Amino acid sequence: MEKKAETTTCHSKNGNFPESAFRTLPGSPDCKVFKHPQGRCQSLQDAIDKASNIVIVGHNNPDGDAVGSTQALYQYLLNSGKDAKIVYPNHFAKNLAWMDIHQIAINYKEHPDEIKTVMQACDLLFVLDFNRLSRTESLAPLLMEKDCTRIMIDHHLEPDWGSFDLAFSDTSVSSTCELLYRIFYAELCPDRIDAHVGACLYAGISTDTGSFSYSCGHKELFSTIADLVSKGLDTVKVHQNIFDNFTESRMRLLGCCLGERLIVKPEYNTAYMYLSEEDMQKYNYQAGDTEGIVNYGLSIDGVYFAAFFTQRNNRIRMSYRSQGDIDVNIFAKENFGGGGHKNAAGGFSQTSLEETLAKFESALPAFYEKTIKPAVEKLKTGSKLYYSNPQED
Ligand SMILES: [Mn+2]
Repeated sequence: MEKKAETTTCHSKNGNFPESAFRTLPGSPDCKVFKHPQGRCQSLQDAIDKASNIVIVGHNNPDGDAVGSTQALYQYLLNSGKDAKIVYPNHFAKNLAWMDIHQIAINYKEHPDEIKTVMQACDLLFVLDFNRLSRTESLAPLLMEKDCTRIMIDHHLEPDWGSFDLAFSDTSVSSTCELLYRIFYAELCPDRIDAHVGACLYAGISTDTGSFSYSCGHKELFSTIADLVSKGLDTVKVHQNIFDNFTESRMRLLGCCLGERLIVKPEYNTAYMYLSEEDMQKYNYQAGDTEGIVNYGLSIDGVYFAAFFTQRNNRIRMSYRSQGDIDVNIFAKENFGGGGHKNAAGGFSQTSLEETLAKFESALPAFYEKTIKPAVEKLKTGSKLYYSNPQED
């Protein structure tokens, strides 16, 4: 995902920060909280109190967790008597629009001048569900050159600590939304979480866990949801809003993927799908239509590594999903300069679709021997028990 080194004008470059720059979040030992030694805020509450023009940013192609976390934080700030703006690099999918009840979100692709004005006034920037400014692509230069307080809240690997005054990073949680909930409790005022904040948080949690099929084995997550339900969250409504609200074009693209663009490589426990620029045009692609399609590969028996390639604007976007110890973050990084999480990562390729797929296939045998094969053996010989010992939990 990150192709070039980042430089910033107003923050020191990422380096080795002293241990004293880090602490943990109360109640969340896996959450690292970083306070820049030369940073300009004392605490999260202090930064919010002092800010006059808050901007909340989500990553490129904002997904359920990006939209959910930015909208939840926005509603929280409103409930605290603060205003803010929400900015995305480009448009989010139609089935996430219900979260934007105040119609506050603007995207850089369609409103660059408005966002330049918003950024000029900004004195506190929130970066949610990504940890490097480059993840906002076209918007990144504007964020990098802006001299203001920057706060990151995210769950992806390898944050660019040096770009932020304050950063909350927990790679063990399901989603940025789950982390944001913990931060509300540990650092802010949880009584300002209302039904809409709850719905947005739940949207991020349910999409980032594939409707509770991965990254969701910890009991704290269910206590979180129980608490949100007690604050008015309607889980059935949120699920319907997200998953029963897809465009017709998405269903036709999915049909094309499964029927004509699925390649299964049983000898490598791998399956991949792709959509060419022509496929996207033929089925009238709209923003968000391909979100989550990569997961269908993993639903095939014997497949533990799934990839999905989409070609748009002469660029290939790739998504990887895996099970167990198959580290697709490393695969994406080593082969395509991408990254993400151990079991979910992405990347980009500037070459043709044919060349990208050929490169992917040529990288498979080595990745199989080194990573897939031992991981699959471990998964197959591992316990099939679907319960864990409560004493050990
Ligand atoms: Mn996320």
